[in-house]
Amino acid sequence: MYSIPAALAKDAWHNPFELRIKNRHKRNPLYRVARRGLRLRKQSHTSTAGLPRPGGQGGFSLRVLLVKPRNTTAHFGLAPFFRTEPLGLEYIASALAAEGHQVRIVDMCFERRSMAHFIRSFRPQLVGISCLHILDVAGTLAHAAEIKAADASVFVAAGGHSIASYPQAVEGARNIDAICAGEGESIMPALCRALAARQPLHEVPSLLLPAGDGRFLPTGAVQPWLEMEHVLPPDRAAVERYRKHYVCLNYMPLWTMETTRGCRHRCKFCSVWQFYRGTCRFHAAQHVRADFAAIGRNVFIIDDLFWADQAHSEELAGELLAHAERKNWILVQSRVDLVSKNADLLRRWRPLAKNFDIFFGFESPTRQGLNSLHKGSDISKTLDAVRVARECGFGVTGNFIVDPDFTEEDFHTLWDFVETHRLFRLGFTILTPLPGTQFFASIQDKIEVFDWSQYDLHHLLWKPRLPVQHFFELYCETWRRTVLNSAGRKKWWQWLPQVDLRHIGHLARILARSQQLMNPHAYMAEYRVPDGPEPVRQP
Ligand code: B12
Ligand code: SF4
Repeated sequence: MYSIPAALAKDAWHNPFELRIKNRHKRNPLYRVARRGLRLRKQSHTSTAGLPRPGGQGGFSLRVLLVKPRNTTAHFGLAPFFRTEPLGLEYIASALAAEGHQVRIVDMCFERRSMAHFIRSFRPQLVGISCLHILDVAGTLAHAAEIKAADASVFVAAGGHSIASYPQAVEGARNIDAICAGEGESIMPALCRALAARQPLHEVPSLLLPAGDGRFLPTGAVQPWLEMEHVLPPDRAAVERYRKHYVCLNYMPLWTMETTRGCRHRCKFCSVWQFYRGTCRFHAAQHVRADFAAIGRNVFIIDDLFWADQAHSEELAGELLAHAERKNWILVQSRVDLVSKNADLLRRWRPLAKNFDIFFGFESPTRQGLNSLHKGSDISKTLDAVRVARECGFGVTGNFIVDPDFTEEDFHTLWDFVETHRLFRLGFTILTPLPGTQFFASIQDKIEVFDWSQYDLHHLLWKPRLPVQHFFELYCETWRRTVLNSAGRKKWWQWLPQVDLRHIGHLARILARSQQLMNPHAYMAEYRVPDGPEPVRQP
């Protein structure tokens, strides 16, 4: 059994207001309900505005700091040109504010001030760190240590896709008090109630708590998935001061939004369906419309499966079209099999933005390749989708997966495919087993690198079939066939009409930086698979 951490037991409530909370919680009706083991009901809503008094209405308002960790892996690849807002934290901020908590979000990717500064100035009782990518583990651990060094009584919770999928990544961490495995809009308010009410944390569903031996063990019960119509719109204001930094290649400033959560497909390399356990849920159309109206002109809709449900998409398009504003740019991510059969739906969406791009996971140019990745689609659908998207006036972008097992012939097949179908706005990633996936578990014995900073899909985690240097030469040659090659089919000046004059410097940096993707030496310098003889494998 897990009880309140020592840090919270005595000195946590170190100012007089908080001492009042400590005693007041017993008069709080929610506390009594909790004691009877009944399900807690929602506290009456109060705005965070004008809430200077810790304790707030109802006596259990906490100060909660939500942190997007700094990116420690941005030195390689195009990461600096894809910087988006911490949308998950904005949803959590709305849910917490609705329960009367005082919430602040800091995006440490763009903060000059230290974590200690925020701990001293805001004096949070609870800090929630978002560990979305496994790449964020180092930043998460570093911030947790900084928080505890500044004030050991602060409760540190870490949540988000990666850490929830693979809590083992932080095994042994002494500065994390709980891992939240699920949707923060329900888990964080429940954690706040428990902390304020000094309720034993093992009664809070979907937490993992330190077992004392370095492991984090689940509390047992699991929070059910949220009903999306009850999810409040994200708190955009909480990150507005960082807005100018948010960017997607040449589109800036950028807003992200969500209309759908989860995916029903089962691609081998993907962690989304495993996190959401194969579910796919939709935000209420009127909420999406309000959010769409509230955000700016460049929008990345981060849904993993846009147009997942035809009826819902029709309804949503109707809602958005009824709103006058059109965006400058929209990017969505979808599947070829959905797009190939939904030309009418695509035509309905197209007027919503001046420029509208679709990002596809093409994954492989061959049927065998798609099958081995459990893509559940086929090449004819890839070609149909490209045709339909182009005919409907969408920009086509996408990604292919390069398997470390590729032979030279596999690279040639890929090059021929992209050339034949004139697919040049592409990315290429190296097949990477994401921690927490069945694929990762099944291939553990083969993986030789467990340094999470190498899990950006641009590093080799075991020796490839081809000699390493040659593999990277061919991988780089693959990148050279894209529009990012400034010596290739699209010259740098041909980008200019697409870019706001103020952003030319930024574009120049993208092009300069992306040339690294075409340089085998850059990859070799990053290569960490331990030395040893090159594997001899039959082609
Ligand atoms: C947007 C996005 C990005 C953005 C960055 C987003 C950001 N703010 O940092 C960009 C485009 C830059 C990006 C880049 C990459 N991404 Co990405 N990305 C996503 C995507 C599509 C959506 C994330 C999102 O905003 N979801 C919406 C919000 C509402 O959900 P959420 O963040 O999960 O938050 C909820 C919960 O997780 C939880 N929660 C979150 N934080 C916290 C904190 C606490 C304390 C608590 C209690 C709860 C909690 O509550 C939230 C609300 O319900 C996901 C797919 C997915 N569905 O997760 C992939 C995903 C996270 N990305 C992935 C990958 C692989 C990458 C890249 C490596 C790909 C590449 N090579 O280009 C790079 C790495 C970037 C880098 N160097 O750090 C993988 C992650 C794999 C992994 N385990 O590491 C995912 C899962 C995609 C996939 N198909 O597998 N990505
Ligand atoms: S369709 Fe996309 S989101 Fe869904 S499982 Fe496949 S890769 Fe993941």
